[in-house]
Amino acid sequence: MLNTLTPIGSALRIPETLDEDQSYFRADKPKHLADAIDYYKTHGYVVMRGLISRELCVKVRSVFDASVRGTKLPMLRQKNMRYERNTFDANGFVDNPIFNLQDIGSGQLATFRNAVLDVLTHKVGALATAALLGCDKSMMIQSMFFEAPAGTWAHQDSYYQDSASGLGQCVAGWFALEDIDAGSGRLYICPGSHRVVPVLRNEREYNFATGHAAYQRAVLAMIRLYGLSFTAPYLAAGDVLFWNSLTIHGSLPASRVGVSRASLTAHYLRDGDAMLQFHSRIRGQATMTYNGMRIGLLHDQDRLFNRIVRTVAFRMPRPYMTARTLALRGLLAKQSLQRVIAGLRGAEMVQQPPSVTPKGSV
Ligand SMILES: O=C(O)CCC(=O)C(=O)O
Repeated sequence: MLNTLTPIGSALRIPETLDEDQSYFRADKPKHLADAIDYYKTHGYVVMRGLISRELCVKVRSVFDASVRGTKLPMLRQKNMRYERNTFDANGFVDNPIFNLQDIGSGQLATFRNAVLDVLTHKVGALATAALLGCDKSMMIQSMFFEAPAGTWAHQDSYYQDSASGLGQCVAGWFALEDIDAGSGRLYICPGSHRVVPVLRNEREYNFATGHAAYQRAVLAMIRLYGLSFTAPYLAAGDVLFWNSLTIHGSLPASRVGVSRASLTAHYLRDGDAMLQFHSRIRGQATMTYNGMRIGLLHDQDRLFNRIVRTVAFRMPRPYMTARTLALRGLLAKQSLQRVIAGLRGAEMVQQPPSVTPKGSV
């Protein structure tokens, strides 16, 4: 066990090996699926072991090494929503995680995109996400690639995106592409948080445009208030940790040098559902189909318009980010105003239909 501290300063023991952790559930044992669903409902997360073959994990990493590591192409990043080239930490690992790999397009990095989608739309995974969502078929709406430790702040995914048909009806998966070292910044979960903690809404003092830091502090305060515990499961290459969009989670900072955490994450809805973004708007998405699964696109680089946006955003990051922040503030202010008006009219806030953003807008 590796002894470390959680983001609220409590002690955390991280399993170094499979023997030191719970066995959880095997993806290749169909009868485990029903037990895995029960576990997920109770704890807000579940680990399915051996869901992806080691060969497929190796393939994604080797295609990454061959075509993405050295590319000069700017890509959208999870940390700051900017178009950036790869940057590297002191150990040589890419430390600006790539956002929405499905948008990479059919150009020079298509082999990487396809290898990633082979993992994220894998038929056993598709079965698992559909079962966790209680439907026949799931669709993927968002994805990311991580290599260096990220130290992602504690959050509920719902704050950023969730299901338009109801908060908590979105499931995410963290797909380990290598055996994840205990000191490489494991993903952690606060078990049961999806049932006990109220949704911290993306509005007022916690709105994404001006109150993101206050939101991050508020999540930690909630963890303390509700006395939540932490777990950071052992994940071998091919294991997948699924969690609910209301489950508080994040990732730890690195506590060892020279270790990476090559992984993919993806967020899924019921097929036919739509993405609710920032608790404010239904975000229209163009879609593609891969391995029989529908995949939502937001910044598809096969579209000329999106390539122009990428070039502008990369060459003029400040004006681009200012314009983006202003647009976001406008959107969130409009939604707040609508809620106030609805309140004055005595209507329930939750009955306000979120506005719909057309497909392909940025
Ligand atoms: O792995 C990480 O650092 C964070 C992943 C995460 O929070 C997410 O995909 O929602």
